[in-house]
Amino acid sequence: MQLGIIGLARSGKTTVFNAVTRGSAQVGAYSSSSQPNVGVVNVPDARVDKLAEIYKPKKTTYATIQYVDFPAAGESFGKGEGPAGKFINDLARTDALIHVVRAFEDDSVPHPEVTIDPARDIETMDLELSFADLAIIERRLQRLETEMRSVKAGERDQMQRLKDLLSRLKAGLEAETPIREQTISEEDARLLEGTQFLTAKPFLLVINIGEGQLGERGSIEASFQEKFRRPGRDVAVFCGKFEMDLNELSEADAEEFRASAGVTESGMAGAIRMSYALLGLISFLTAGPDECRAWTVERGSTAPVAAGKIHSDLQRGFIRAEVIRFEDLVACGSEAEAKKRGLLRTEGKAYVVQDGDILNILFNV
Ligand SMILES: Nc1nc2c(ncn2[C@@H]2O[C@H](COP(=O)(O)OP(=O)(O)OP(=O)(O)O)[C@@H](O)[C@H]2O)c(=O)[nH]1
Ligand SMILES: [Mg+2]
Repeated sequence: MQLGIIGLARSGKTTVFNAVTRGSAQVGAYSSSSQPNVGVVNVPDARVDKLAEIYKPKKTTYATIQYVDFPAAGESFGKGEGPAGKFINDLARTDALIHVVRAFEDDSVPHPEVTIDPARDIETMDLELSFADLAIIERRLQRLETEMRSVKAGERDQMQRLKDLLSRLKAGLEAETPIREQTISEEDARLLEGTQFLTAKPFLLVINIGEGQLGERGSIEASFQEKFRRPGRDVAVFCGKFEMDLNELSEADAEEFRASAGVTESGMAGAIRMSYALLGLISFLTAGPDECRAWTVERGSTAPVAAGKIHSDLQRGFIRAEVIRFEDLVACGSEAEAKKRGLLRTEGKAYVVQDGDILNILFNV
């Protein structure tokens, strides 16, 4: 799973990227030749920590997601040219997008539109992404037009359907409705298979506030969420620079630093969890003396699919899964005790795995 970080020039994309990935990519002007920065992040999960406390395993492993930090979206973004446009194919391949919006004031960092106005920048980016999708639709429609002239009548129906669908999506986009908010039937969705619309992707707005605004983070977040939260689009507020600086400190010093700025929880951890949820992902857990680990599956996955994340043999030879809820294990203190109290269930192939299930897969290959 890959999340693409986009935004206007100098909005703090690389700073945010460094904050979430604990990376040290170069902050400041992005040279036009540079490639996107790629980093893998552990999804913070207190459940894994708790399991590690109980089992004292040799190894502790968190679920991960990948972040890609793209160069600034310039004037030409969405038109397939210029420094950002050339990344449009990479952008299309991401599973979700994070738009870093500048809210911090700093006279030494010029804003491309001069003034600091997050609402305007959100709108600008929404438009850019719509333009990119409209361009895809125009091209498909033109191609269809030509193809339809030369096909037999029987094949024309399907093409006409696609043409109607694309025209409807186009009209929606022109009325400023992103594709993720347009209703597409399952049948229609199949016609679009392989087409990666940018406004169809789950979307996270990260409002990058200044260090001085940290005390009001909660209220700023509430007001942005009220205005900009939509189906498939969430809003997180945090200070990229502050979080990036925190990474340089020990856990204890970071705690103190956070407290002195009036911040209780790492805004970044929240944002990572949010982007994970936005992707429709949940975590199931495995626990034992060798390893305690969180695994990623799409919400709604069955036990064999989950087993397949661990190893393909476990999916192929799946017999059944033993399931304990994380909370039950913690309440009981051990697996044996959970079993004694009847909190270990046996589930078959049709079982839909839930977030926080601790699984033990029984298999035979
Ligand atoms: N004061 C302050 N400065 C910030 C903050 N976030 C980023 N900056 C500064 O803004 C400048 C640009 O930050 P980058 O993270 O490089 O921004 P970017 O969006 O990756 O920039 P491009 O890739 O060039 O478009 C740097 O000098 C950062 O130190 C913040 O929260 N507060
Ligand atoms: Mg950058």
